[in-house]
Amino acid sequence: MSNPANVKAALRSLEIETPSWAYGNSGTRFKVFAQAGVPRTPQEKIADAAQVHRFTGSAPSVALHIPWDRVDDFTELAKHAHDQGVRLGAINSNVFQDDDYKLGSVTNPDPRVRRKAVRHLLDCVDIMDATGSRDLKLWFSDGINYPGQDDLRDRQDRLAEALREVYDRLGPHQRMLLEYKLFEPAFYATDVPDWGTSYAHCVELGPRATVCIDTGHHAPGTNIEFIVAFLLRAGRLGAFDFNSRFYADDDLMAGAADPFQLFRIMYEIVRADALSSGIAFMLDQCHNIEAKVPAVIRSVLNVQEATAKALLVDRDALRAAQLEGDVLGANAVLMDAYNTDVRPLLAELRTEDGLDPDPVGAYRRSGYGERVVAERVGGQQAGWNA
Ligand code: PSV
Ligand code: MN
Ligand code: MN
Repeated sequence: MSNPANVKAALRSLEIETPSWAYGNSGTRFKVFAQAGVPRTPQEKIADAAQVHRFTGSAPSVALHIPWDRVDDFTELAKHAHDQGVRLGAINSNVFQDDDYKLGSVTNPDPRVRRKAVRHLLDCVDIMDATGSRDLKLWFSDGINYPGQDDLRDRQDRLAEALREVYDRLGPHQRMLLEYKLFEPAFYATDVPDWGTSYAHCVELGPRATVCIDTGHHAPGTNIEFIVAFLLRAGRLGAFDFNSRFYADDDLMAGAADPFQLFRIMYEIVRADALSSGIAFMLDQCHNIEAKVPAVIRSVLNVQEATAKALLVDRDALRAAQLEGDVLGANAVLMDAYNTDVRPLLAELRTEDGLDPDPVGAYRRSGYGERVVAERVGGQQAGWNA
């Protein structure tokens, strides 16, 4: 698709969901550097997310994390989001921040703890009913630190049982997204360590259970675009948690460390015509030392740039080269698209849509950052930094 009008139309359909926790204070286990003006409430996080949408036009929804974003009335919160020009997106469950979960949540050997964890997941579905959210995102920190600490297979049985109960509670238009992560906080064996484990549980559950790929959750060198291609083919790719990693689960701005990888991932999406097929393109990031709202804007722009380049791949030429066995020619077609400077195209698109062509600059000039520093005193920590 190299016709610029088609590329622009496809880019207009790209929606990126931003995480409420990206706007709050976060840090590493060594130190949280508090920033002035950070949101004190879920409402204020949503107000910041609305700024990202205002300047990019591409971030119309914000994901919540429960209980970090617990409020008394979620219907009211959804209305607040709507009034700000955004909507509430995925509900992320948190069964990792309670003393009871030391030995696991849904895979804990103690049935009482397992029940408490499942109860929380069911509560999250109640919240989805109130907010109108489609997606329940599950990430489990469950695992063990030492060989023999618990029975690997029993833990899979407990996991399957918990997932089944939650899956059966979903409404007809709701989905479950099962996220995996190689390690951390469990260091020896994690109960959902990879896409294969997530995929197998999803298949067992039913069609509304799909895999969430967090780009930071793999071993170094993992070919993530292969996972994308495989899951797309199997109809089980539900969502991304985009972020960038140099070493492990760094949670830095998407596309920062490896924009080429982000391009290769987005090319597989484009190749499958799946840009607006219901896959949730979310960010899962923490901005520990940089200003938060402009960092989220920058991340949205990085995803847009990678997508624009992916849309510019001459798929007919690529296919022809592949079928001819023209190794260098095929690679050149892909690289030509990647090496295109798409910033003028995106600036043009924004201008056509009544946006400032430079979203980060426009945000800075808006004075919003200074205003909230003056208005908000005593910011909140987003929660445990993952
Ligand atoms: C875990 O590392 C994770 O990626 C999950 O998505 C959590 O919900 C999130 O980070 C918390 O920041
Ligand atoms: Mn994640
Ligand atoms: Mn993570």
